[in-house]
Amino acid sequence: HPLVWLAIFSVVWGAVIPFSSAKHPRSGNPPSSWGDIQKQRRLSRAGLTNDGTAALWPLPQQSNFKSKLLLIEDFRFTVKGPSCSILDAAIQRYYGIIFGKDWRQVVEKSENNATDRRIPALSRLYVTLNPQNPCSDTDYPDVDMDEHYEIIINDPTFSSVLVGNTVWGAVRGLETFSQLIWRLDDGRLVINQSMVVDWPRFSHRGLMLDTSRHFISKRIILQNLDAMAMNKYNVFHWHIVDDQSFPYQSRTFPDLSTLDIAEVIEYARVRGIRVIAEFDTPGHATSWGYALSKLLTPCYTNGSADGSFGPINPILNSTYDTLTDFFTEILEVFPDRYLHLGGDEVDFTCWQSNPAITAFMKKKGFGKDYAQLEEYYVQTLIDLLDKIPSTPRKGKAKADKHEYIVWQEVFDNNVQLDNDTIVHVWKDWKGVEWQKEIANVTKAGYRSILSSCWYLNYISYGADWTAYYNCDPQQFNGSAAQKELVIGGETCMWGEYIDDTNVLVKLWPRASAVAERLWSDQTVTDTNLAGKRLRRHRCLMDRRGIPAEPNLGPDFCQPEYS
Ligand code: CP6
Repeated sequence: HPLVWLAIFSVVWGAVIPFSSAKHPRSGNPPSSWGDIQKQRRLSRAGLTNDGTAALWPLPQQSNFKSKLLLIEDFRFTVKGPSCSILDAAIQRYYGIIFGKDWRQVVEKSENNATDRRIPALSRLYVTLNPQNPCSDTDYPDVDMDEHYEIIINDPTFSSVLVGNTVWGAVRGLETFSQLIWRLDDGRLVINQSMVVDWPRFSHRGLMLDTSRHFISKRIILQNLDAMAMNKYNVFHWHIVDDQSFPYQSRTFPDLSTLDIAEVIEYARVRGIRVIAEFDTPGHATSWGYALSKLLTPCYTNGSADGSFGPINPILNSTYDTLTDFFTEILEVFPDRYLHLGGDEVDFTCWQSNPAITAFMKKKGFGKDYAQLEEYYVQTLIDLLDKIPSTPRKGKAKADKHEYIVWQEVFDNNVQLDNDTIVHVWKDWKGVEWQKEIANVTKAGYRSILSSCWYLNYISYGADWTAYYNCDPQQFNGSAAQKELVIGGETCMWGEYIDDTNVLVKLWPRASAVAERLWSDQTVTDTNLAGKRLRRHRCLMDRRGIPAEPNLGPDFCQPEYS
């Protein structure tokens, strides 16, 4: 059984790292001194082969390479034990990723080739799931998913395996396996004998994309999901609507966009990526008012309504009826257990100008404290959402109850939140340092995700990735229990200055720095070593069709990665 092999080889592996004399065209000289061997070990542990031919990103928890190579030849993945469509489809995807779009031809042709036998071939990789966690075609990734996997690439090759603790682990492992493969100067694909044991440090590794300020086409959203899978991100936070536009079209009207959304969710699902929708209210909601004329607060100037509108009107019953209808549909369309409720940057000036709101404030005893009115709105929204039953569905994504993520202002304004609510920390300037905020949030017992250091919409001259890389969400003053409550973070790409022409270029490889911070061990902080891997990873993304920018300064991609 593969798990038994794994156990045996893990033990043997720890003891020796033999360096083969098998020469290949781009290898350096074989190690001649103990110093050389130590250097190679360091590089190996840093996720680089001794000559930098393969580089893993994000860095696995444990990895080791020998310089001994295997040819990828007459190659097949073979699933041992139960499979499902998610795993089968992932394997087909990775044939394409490894061998290019003509992979069928490549795989078939290689069978008839009489090849140079000086390098042994890896012709099978057994893929196995932990028998205790079989997968089903309808599984959804969720907040508790187990992404642990292990890879052994060995000679004799029958002992080469990829073991996923769940199908999501297997999907992550397939990505790592694809990154282990590189090309000799004569064009042949090779892999170092190697071992990887890997799992994520944080369970919530998100990327937020704002599709409201500019139109982003489905093609780019899907391509971005591919880039996310290459970086082991597992949450697509879709800031789908905002003041400027409402590109979610209700399915009570027959149209295409709901189908498009279903396609995005499915594309993400099979890559182990959750889609969490954000419908931001009561602020940032101007676009809702174009169709729902009574939903927003009318603003007043000199005692009369001036025709402009503010946040959602929190004092009318009709507001909450509309929201009940709307969110009933949303909770059906988006299968993830979590929904992002927004709640950021509510501008109180319109509420202050409106006499009906003033009267309501008086009646409720809120005085002049508009944060209390916001609290009232969010509380009423959560109460109505809690009453909407979760849609039973085949997969496991929908638990009995839906849960919420909110921007930090909702916590700051003292809204009574369910224990399972996640508070999304995004502010960071003098007086509101994120470290203080996340300490307060976790002290109150809430789980938290961090975005403050990862606003990738900010641009500056030079290699800014190191600042993203050096930000650690658990580096704040707090107890071990508080740090446990930090479940990860999200890269944010706000939409004011991006559209199809530049969103991928601005995200990648800068978002890769965040991906490694959220996946790899806390002690992985050496930006020199990381830079070496990130250069190669950037080239790999380019080669796979992601327009990742040369964010690391002057360099070039090896021919096989160009
Ligand atoms: N839109 C919404 C935004 C921002 C936020 N919410 C934002 C704030 C500051 C910066 C960038 C974006 N554009 N709905 C804050 C969460 Cl620098």
